[in-house]
Amino acid sequence: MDLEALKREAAHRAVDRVESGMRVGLGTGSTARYAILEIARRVGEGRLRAVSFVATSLESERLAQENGLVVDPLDPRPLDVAIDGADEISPQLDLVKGLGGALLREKLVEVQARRFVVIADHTKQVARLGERAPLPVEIVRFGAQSTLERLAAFGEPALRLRGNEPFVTDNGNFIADLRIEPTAAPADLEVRLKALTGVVETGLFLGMATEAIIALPGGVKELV
Ligand code: ABF
Repeated sequence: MDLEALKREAAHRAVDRVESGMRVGLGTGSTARYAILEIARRVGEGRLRAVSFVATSLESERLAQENGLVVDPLDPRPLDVAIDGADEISPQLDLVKGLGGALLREKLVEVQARRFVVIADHTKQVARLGERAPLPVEIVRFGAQSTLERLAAFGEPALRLRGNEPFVTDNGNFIADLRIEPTAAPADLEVRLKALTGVVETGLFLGMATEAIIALPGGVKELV
C-alpha cells in the first residue's frame, strides 16, 4: 500500500467522527486534504447536514470552498472536532506540526476543539519529538535575523525559504525550522521558546490531540 493510500485511509476514518450539525476544524496538508475532500463528498451526498467549518489555512479554506463547503471565520465558540495531520506524533500524542507552514492557525483552531483527531501514515510516529523533523517556529519578520540568533541557543535554526525568498505564512510572518536534540520532555522547551522575543508560536502541540488515527500497511491503529 502506498503512503497516499494510507493517508487517505486515516483521513476517511477520521471523517466518521463528523456528524450532522457539528462545527468542524479543517486541517492543512496532504493528509488533511483527503479529509476535506471526503467531508465535502458526504455533504454533497446529503449524508452530512448543517455542518459548519473553520479552516486552519487559506489553502484549506480555498479547497473547502472549491468543493462546496462554506467556511466561517474563527469565533470563540468551541469546535466539536478538528481533523489535521502532523509531522511527528509521540507515544503521548504530543505533536510537531508546521512543516506545511500553517502552525499558528492550526493551533488557534485546534485549541478550541473538544476533539482533535490527528491523522497520519505510520512514518510520522516517533519515540521522541525532534527525531524526524525540524521544529517549525513562526517568528515576526522585523528583526528576524536577531530572533534566529536567539533561537540558536535551542538548536540549529534555519530561516525557511521558498525559492530564494523567505517563506511567508498566512499571517505575514516568517518560519524558522529549528533542528533540536530529540526530546521526551518537550513541555519545558515549549515554555522557553514561547518566552523568546520575536517568537509568535511554535510547532509543538502538547496535550492537544485527543486521538490519533495512524494508517500502516497492515491496517489502521487508533491511539487515545
Ligand atoms: C499540517 O500539514 C501540519 O501541521 C503538518 O506540518 C503538515 C503535515 O502534512 P502532510 O499530511 O502533508 O504530511 O497538518
